[in-house]
Amino acid sequence: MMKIIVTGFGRFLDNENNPTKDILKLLPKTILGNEIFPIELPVIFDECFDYLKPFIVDIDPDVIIMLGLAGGRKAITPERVAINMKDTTGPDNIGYMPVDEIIDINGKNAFFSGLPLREIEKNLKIYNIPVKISNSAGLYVCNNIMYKVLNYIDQNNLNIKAGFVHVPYSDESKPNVDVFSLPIEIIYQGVIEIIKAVL
Ligand code: PCA
Repeated sequence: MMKIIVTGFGRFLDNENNPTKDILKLLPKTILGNEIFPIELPVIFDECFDYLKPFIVDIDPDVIIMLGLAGGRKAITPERVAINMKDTTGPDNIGYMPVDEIIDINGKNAFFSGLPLREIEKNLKIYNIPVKISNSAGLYVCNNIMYKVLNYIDQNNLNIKAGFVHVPYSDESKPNVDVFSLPIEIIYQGVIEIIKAVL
């Protein structure tokens, strides 16, 4: 039996409703006998990992799947890579707006996702859920948490599969009718299939 941490975020910038927070509430306690631990993280560069770390230490998970909203994307997008850089034109939830800042001056330039991206793609396609592997998680808080988690796993030689997946707006969270969105049920089903692909 495996232990799987699934993280999500709440509101940030103009996004009052973050579908990843809704997903956390919908997740069952177990999937195929494996335990699921949903955790909402603060949308704060310097606090998101500090908040998550004690959970990683306590739970000792086999898998960490991090979720975030990428409004405007037209598919569920597993991220291929996290890079050692913070750069944004919009503030995090405490007003911090880094420009061209290294996340960890002693860290590697980048880390690849530890999730089985092609398996995830295959599983979602079976259910006709829009999916596309992404080659950039941006340089805002999502790339930041993905980098910090993979960096922590690398530095401590932990046997944890971890990676990040961006999701589009849900029908409820989109700012206007012109923007692409999926029903929350479909995003939820996508997340379940991602977890099954990892298992
Ligand atoms: N998406 C943002 C941060 C929180 C979220 O859900 C991002 O893509 O960085």
